[in-house]
Amino acid sequence: MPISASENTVTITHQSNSNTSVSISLFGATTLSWKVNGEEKLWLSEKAILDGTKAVRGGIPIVFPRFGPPNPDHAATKALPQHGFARNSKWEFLGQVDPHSAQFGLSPDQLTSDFEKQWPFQFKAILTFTLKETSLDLKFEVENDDTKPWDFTFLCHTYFKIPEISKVEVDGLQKVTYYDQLTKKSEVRDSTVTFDQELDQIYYDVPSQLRIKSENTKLFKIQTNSNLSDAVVWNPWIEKSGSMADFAPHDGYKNMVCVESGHVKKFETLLPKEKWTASVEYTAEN
Ligand code: TA6
Repeated sequence: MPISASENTVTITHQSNSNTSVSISLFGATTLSWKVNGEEKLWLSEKAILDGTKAVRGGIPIVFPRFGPPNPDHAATKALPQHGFARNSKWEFLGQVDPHSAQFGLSPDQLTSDFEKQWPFQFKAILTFTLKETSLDLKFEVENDDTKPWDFTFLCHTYFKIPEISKVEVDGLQKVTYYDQLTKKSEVRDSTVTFDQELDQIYYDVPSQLRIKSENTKLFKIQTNSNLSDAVVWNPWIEKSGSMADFAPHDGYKNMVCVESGHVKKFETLLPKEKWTASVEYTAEN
């Protein structure tokens, strides 16, 4: 059965390999698990809250209509919680597109009254997940269903499962300007991104292809469409992971890295009836 749906989770199993699958929670349309030939490719906290009362710590949370903490400089989203409401709302399973694709929808009537008050705009969002033999493809489509323009930022907050953070590098961000959220400085690097402490960096206008490697072994390829022109790289390291109640085990930071494809440099404005599409394909290369 390529697609099975339980009360809150939809699982797509590859027809050619029953050990290749993806499981998506209706809460946030969050990907909880992506297995390739039986091997889990995403990191999920052992204390992740999966009942919809808090954004899932791990997997692929969806960030919309704003990335980052509330910012008084952006009036339309300043009342929203960090990273917006998409990852904190219950999406609707819209059904399967083909044996390996499933769609999920979100619109204002599915939001809590608080979220509706905090962001009072009409929209329709559809997420399509497509499972391939060694890849997982996400397509996000959003339409302005309102009579007035609104603007947003978007990001896939993907937690990749990796063998050992101190041996991992993110390749493709050399020569790309980034804002370091810890030092509050803009920088450019010549080298790949490596990890020996907490790292939280936002890269702008990135190449369409990035790679996560470990000791020169390719682990993941990340291929994006032109709308996902930015990327956030994050590892909480020891102290920060210890400060998050839903981050477990506390040394789990050693086995995860967030490489988050997004559109976060500037808010994108949609006029009434305008649509915007973002897509990212993750390929497991090892
Ligand atoms: O991944 C980038 C980031 O904005 C970090 O600054 C960190 O806050 C992380 O997201 C996790 O945010 P969350 O709201 O899920 O705890």
